[in-house]
Amino acid sequence: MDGWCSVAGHRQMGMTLTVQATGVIDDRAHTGHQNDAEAVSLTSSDVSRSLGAHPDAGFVAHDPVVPATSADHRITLAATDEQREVAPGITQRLWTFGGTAPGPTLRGKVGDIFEITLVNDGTIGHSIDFHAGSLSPDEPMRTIEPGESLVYRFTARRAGIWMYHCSTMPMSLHIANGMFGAVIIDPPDLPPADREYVIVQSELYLGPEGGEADATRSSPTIRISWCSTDMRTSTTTIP
Ligand SMILES: [Cu+2]
Repeated sequence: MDGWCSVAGHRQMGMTLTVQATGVIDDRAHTGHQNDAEAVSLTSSDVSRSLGAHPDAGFVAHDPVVPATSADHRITLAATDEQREVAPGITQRLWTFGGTAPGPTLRGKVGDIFEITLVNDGTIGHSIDFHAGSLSPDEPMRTIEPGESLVYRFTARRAGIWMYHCSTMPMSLHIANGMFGAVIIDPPDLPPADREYVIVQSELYLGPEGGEADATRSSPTIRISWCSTDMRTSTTTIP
């Protein structure tokens, strides 16, 4: 009989066991329940149905407008579990920073000090890792358990658009289940723009309806065709 940790992704990371009974009658009827606890992930036909449906009246799209640069970077981000309709008729239990996936876009400029308070309001351990800083993440960005909080400070020394994410193992699953966002660090000579938008790319690895991401799903190949009205076109393929 096989056993495994039923928290999403932990089985794939090796938390399995095998029970080998000795001295008993080999009666398979007594072990027939062993797969009952496995919920079935959503299928491609569930996704096809969703793609043809309209969002509910209450659907609110993410605002893509980049927030203005502020001088105060004392930010509290709560790690939470959220039931969210991720596509029409498809609900997943996401792990989030601040209640949304992606989490809020943060913005500052080179030299700014960010002070992030991570509060774990979720049900499993989480952490936060900022690529905009240059600290070794293992201790200052360590995993904290539900009910705990952690203050993390970094100085933004390099301009760019950086990812922040949960780095608790299995890290790829925590990111896939919603724990990611963008940090924008302006360079000193950034010219003004009439409008500023941010695009954060992500994927869904649909688990069971109402459940968490399925760690066994493979990453998609994405082809982005980009066409602008000044007649310049380009195509990028991301394996
Ligand atoms: Cu996490």
